[in-house]
Amino acid sequence: MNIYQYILQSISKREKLLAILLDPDKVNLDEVSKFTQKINNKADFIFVGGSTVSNGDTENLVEKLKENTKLPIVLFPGDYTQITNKADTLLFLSLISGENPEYLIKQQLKSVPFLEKSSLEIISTGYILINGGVETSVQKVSNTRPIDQLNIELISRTAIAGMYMGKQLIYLEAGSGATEAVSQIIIKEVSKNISIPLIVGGGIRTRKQLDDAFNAGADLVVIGTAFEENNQLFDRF
Ligand code: 1GP
Repeated sequence: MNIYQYILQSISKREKLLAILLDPDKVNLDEVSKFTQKINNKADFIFVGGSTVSNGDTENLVEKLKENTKLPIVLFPGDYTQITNKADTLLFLSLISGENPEYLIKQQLKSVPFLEKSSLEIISTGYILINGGVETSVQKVSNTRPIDQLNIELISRTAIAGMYMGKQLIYLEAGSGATEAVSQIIIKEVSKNISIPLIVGGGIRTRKQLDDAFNAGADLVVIGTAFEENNQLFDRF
């Protein structure tokens, strides 16, 4: 079964999913075996990606992860150079909340010669950047403006437009290190209006925030910074 089918199946069984996001720029390869033990029984996927990653670092991290975990490795790349065949799946992102052609279509074009020859599962993902209370790296790097959390109408329309464009997933992103995670009202509204899986990430640090996102309608939640800062996070969860 591929990852997308697994997500759909989990939704039909009313099971919620958790992904841990690892940024190849920040992970110490010598610590991988230690912290994967913490993730193995808690998360469903490991996402790998970052806004700015040096060449080769993603592949090295994915290789190391593969030696230490059976969890599926999903690429969540900040740009096309982070794509590697060593992973299982690629979130083929298009930043549909922004008006920067580089992240709407140009990065995607650059990835095609590689993807034509790769065996990665590709999941078309509408990526929507929402104001997380601070200027996040994704905002800086993509040079796009996040949508205000109060503009629920625009967020919802953007998600619906993404679905109509044929995206297989919608990803509501408050940005890594956000001080304000995507609100429950937004998650509720978007999940009510789309019939494709919904991912939520950015600024989620506690069990309560995780449950709130799930209860509001997120199918899959992504946690990065909170785990990076404290590998024992799940001991308390
Ligand atoms: C994934 O960017 C997020 O969508 C991760 O955000 O690092 O704040 O958990 P955090």
